[in-house]
Amino acid sequence: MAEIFKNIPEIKYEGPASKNNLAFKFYDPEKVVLGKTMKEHLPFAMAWWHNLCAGGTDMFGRDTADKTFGAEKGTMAHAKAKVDAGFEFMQKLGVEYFCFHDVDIVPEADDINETNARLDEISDYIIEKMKETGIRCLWGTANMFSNPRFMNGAGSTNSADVYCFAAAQIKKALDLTVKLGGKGYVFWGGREGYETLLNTDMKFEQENIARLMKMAVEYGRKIGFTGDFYIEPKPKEPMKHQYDFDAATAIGFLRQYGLDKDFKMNIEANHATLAGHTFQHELRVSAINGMLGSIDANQGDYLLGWDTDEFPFDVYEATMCMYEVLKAGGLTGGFNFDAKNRRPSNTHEDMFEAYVLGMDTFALGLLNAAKIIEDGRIDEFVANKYSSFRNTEIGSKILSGDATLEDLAAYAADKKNVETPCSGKQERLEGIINNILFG
Ligand code: XLS
Ligand code: NI
Ligand code: NI
Repeated sequence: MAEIFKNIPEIKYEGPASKNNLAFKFYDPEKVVLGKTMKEHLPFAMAWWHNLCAGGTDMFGRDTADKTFGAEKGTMAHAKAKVDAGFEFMQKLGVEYFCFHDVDIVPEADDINETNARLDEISDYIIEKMKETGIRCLWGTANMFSNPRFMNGAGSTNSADVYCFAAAQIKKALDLTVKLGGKGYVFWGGREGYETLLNTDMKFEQENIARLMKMAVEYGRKIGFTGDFYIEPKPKEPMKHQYDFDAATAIGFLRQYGLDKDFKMNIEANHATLAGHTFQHELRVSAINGMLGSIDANQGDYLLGWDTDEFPFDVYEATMCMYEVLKAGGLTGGFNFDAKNRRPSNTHEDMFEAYVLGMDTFALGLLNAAKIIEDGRIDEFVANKYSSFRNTEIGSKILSGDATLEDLAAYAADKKNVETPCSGKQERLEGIINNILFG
């Protein structure tokens, strides 16, 4: 196999003092943090679509980056060249997982049977590479948003025929995920939503999405898929309003339709901020509901209102992310770089530098989060803040569920007045974080 990224060496850890662009400054895979290696804490994954397919096209201009990897675009030879490039890329970086949509790995044909035959062929080829390298599949998914047939939705479409095509794609993508040993299967509903309620039966659409997910779970379990199904919440884009708006909404939906035992969340940082939340908020909501599954590791731009899918660079955000992940006991999934180079960063070297940035940012996040936990001041403050419920008779009575509204009202009447509760100390706590990070 001819080397594709000829000028790029294997990326190694050189430490914070290194000035080498193609070396890790913080990601030291074998370094032990809180009892586990960095590599174990941070199962990184490459997103096939952004890294191997997207060349920078936007609505104002065509590709700036060459992702042909020496083959003719849109051919099976190109599909194979992408596999070669992808595995060389992951190996050189020490990235151990990948994520894919069906149509990322082969060019879609006019006839779905032909597309499926191509998927069989390419997945055989991918398996060979997986065996050679030990690289694994984190999750698979079906692209049910690009093809024009999905313009009115996939699970939420008005057309029963289109619904069957969505089902057929999910079935095949599940077959592939199982064949490749994927840990998870993602539903991201980019077209599952509406532009205007004037033409939309929201209840009908949501019930149909649930039916499709139920069928997917039944089929997946039947063919031996033991991993998690994930919903990846996103409030908007491409639709004006998407049904999987945020984690709380998606979790409510799953519970309503009895899907909560099979599904978890795949939380993407940029989707969180589009929903008006912090990344940490979405992780916390998922974690406290027992549904923190996997992460799409990227970052948005606070000045722009769309999904910019930038490589993560914000160390504070990565720190609070890793704080949530550590407190939740880790992820069953991993950290998928659902991120793309900026359009002017158009060289192959830029692809590698972006991953070095992302991996180093999360390594810093991990190191910082471990320090916050070891320091203990934040956790101690939060525990103390609620101590009146644990250390007093009335508090314990409330927590035990034995108290009635009348009991509490009688207690208040007896006390006559109440002091303001303890200070929230936000500024002190923010200072503690700075002190831990930079002290
Ligand atoms: C798009 C989503 C998408 C999913 C997979 O905004 O992030 O890339 O991760 O379909
Ligand atoms: Ni996204
Ligand atoms: Ni994503």
